[in-house]
Amino acid sequence: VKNSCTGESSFDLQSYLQFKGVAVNAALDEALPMRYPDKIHEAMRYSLLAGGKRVRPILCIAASEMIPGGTQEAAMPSAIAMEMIHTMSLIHDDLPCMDNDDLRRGKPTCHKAFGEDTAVLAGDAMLSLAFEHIARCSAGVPAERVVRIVSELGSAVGSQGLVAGQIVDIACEGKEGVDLDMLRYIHIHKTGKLLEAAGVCGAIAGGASEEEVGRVRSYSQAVGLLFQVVDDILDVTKSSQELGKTAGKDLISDKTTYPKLLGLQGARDYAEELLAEAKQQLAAFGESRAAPLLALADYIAYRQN
Ligand code: GRG
Repeated sequence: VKNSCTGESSFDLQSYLQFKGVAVNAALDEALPMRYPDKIHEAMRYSLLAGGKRVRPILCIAASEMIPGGTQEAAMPSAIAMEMIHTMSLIHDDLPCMDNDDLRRGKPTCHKAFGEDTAVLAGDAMLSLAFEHIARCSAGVPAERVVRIVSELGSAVGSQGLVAGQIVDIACEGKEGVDLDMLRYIHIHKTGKLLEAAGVCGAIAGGASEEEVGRVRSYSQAVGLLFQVVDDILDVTKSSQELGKTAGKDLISDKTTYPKLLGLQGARDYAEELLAEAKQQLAAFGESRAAPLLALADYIAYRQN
């Protein structure tokens, strides 16, 4: 995959993301058809099919395909479930009792469009559907793998996963003295756990060995933290461009971020470290098999928004 003259990777990630994105969107559409009662299904479809980068399902499929014998077909039910859970967490995160946001993915949030009562129920129904979908649609995957996937995903979502990250985040809001360990805890749980589950469940569906699952887990953990560190860096650099100043909004707001705790250069160095760690975990799979996940890590590290 590397050009022997320039050393550059020839893997075309943009085409890959587009191609996989089309398959994921089609599967999401099929997994959640319109039916009675109209209002709840309209609200669920409104949020689930509203766009988004589909990073989690694509990570899940790419991890499966990296394993010899692993396929997109085996990973698709899990991939779809990752996006359902991601979407329901966004619906609930946007609610007035949480972040109280009016816009998501460029459209009115679910509660703005359908009311708060329907938005809560749409999130609940989508969480439930995610697990049902894995159990009902993974016909080609051995049952013991399916059980492991359900267990992995359950722990990634619950009080040791996303919910843990969210509640600690709420507790830290506007507080002084949030340190690096606490910031890491929030991100590892709130953002990292679902990305980790996406990679790990893809690998399990693909028939990975314990050692391979471990490597994919470490890769996904590093990429999950990287995602958030880069987000914080972009918040600073984007807002300083917008303001024409050297200090962006996150260096002056109350929110604790990596650039605030480490300095902008320190945060950039940390991002480089995480990227190197992620890539190192993939070395054992060989460059050709690992090409999509290597490119995905670079994309997360070097994205501009
Ligand atoms: C999971 C049961 C359950 C409840 C929800 C609200 C909550 C608990 C958790 C919050 C989770 C949250 C909002 C995490 C932030 C995740 C994140 C980094 C979102 C942005 O992801 P992108 O950039 O978004 O992949 P798109 O729109 O591209 O999908």
